[in-house]
Amino acid sequence: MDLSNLRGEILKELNLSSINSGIYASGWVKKPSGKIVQSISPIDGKKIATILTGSKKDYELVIQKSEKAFQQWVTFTPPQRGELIRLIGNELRDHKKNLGKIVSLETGKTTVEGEGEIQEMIDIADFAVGLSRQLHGLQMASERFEHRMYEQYLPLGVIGVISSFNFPSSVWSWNSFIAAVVGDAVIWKPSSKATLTAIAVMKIITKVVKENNYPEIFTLLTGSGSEIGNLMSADPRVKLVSFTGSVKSGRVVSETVARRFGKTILELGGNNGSIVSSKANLSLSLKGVAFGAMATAGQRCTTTRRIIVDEKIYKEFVTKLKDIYSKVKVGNPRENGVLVGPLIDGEAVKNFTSSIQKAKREGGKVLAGGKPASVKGLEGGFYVQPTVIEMPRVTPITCEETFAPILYVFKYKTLDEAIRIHNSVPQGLSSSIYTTDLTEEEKFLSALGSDCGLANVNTATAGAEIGGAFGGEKDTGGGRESGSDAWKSYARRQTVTINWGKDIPLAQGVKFDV
Ligand code: UN1
Repeated sequence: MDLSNLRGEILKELNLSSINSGIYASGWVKKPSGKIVQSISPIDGKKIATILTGSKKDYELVIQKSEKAFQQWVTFTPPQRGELIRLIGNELRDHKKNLGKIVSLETGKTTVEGEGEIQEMIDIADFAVGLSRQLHGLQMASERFEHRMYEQYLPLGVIGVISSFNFPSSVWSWNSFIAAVVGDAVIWKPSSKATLTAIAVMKIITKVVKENNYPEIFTLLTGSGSEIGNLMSADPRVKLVSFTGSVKSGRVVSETVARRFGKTILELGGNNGSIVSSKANLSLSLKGVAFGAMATAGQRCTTTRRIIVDEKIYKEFVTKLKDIYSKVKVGNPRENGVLVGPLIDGEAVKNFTSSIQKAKREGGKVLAGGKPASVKGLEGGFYVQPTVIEMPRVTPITCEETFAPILYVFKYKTLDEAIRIHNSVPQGLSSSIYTTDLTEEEKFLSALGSDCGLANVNTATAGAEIGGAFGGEKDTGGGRESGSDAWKSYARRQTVTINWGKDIPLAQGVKFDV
């Protein structure tokens, strides 16, 4: 596979140049005032294109354009807003293949995972279109005669979405398409490691907005996380900041936004565990664990990072898992048959190596992988061997999220012990149990079971559908986005009381006769 051809092909297909503006505010800003950055493909470590990013000056422009668009956008009814998202969803369908390619080239995802990313955007677009006709509030019975009481959900205004490199466009769409039908205008600050994908997506989306004469509610603001992220977090004009990223950065965002009583949706680290019971369907659970731990080269928030295996099947399970790991193909993610592509950059490879060293110092025994990998012809890429490490107990490194394909294995005797190990980490995003035993499954799903935002039975911690609310507990930050009623986070709730009578009776029987 000739990557230089692919580079040229993608830039052409997606209307990108070798130098691109990273600021969109009712039009592409010609000379953004921030740093010049390079989009690098982790597949071979070579440049794809150059991006001119923004700084404080561009931030002001983006906010002003965004506020203006919001004022116009609220004059549209929710189903009219849904119509824009329907058109965008259609356009994304047409561009699924080429957008999938840029995701793959810029983040190192396999071809199917790159396209899966775009499919996730199409899915959430469909969801948002339906939702645009279902935004609802409750009506409550009033204690007062000839009174009506109900609640309504109104748009927040301008909101900010700070997305991460690993899902460089779909997580933005989870937030943005839902927020758009609710009535908000959205500023997108993408990860500095995946800016070209964001630019490509914005080119497609803003074309639909423009051609159909909608207000420019989607803006793009590339730039450094510390500068742009901090400006957004501290700015009362940004009513909500939805942040996906590390626990460390999430804490700063959360504290800064809270000081001004703004709203946040935090989707921070995951350290997801799967319990494998002796009552599990073995081949199903092996496939589930392999996908959960190795897909996207272990760089999903939902990646399976720990498995807790019943001692009765431990030996057999681990032997079979090692066999799968020895056969899995690491390499060019654009090639058929390759399941594990590169990590995002050299720093990620360093973190991979240092976590393995720490795990060894803490008593871990490497059962598979353990080293960086070299792929012929792609020596500049950032490859590692998918790794399995047997741990004697929960140790400090197993409580950390390393964004790499490292799987820690623990042994258990009783389900209570397994759940204890499972819940012993600070993060609480996703979880799963592999079992065919109803009692075990129900215990895992009970208040004494998994403490995570997502709980799965006989399927992997990774690979959630958009229809459910996505997010986690504890250090994961407590936010919910995507499906179910997560849309309510993008709105302000207003409780309305209407007196349609001729008298003014007071609540709680209070008299105030004047
Ligand atoms: C993330 O890693 O931030 O559930 C999102 C999954 C994907 C989304 C992951 N649908 O694995």
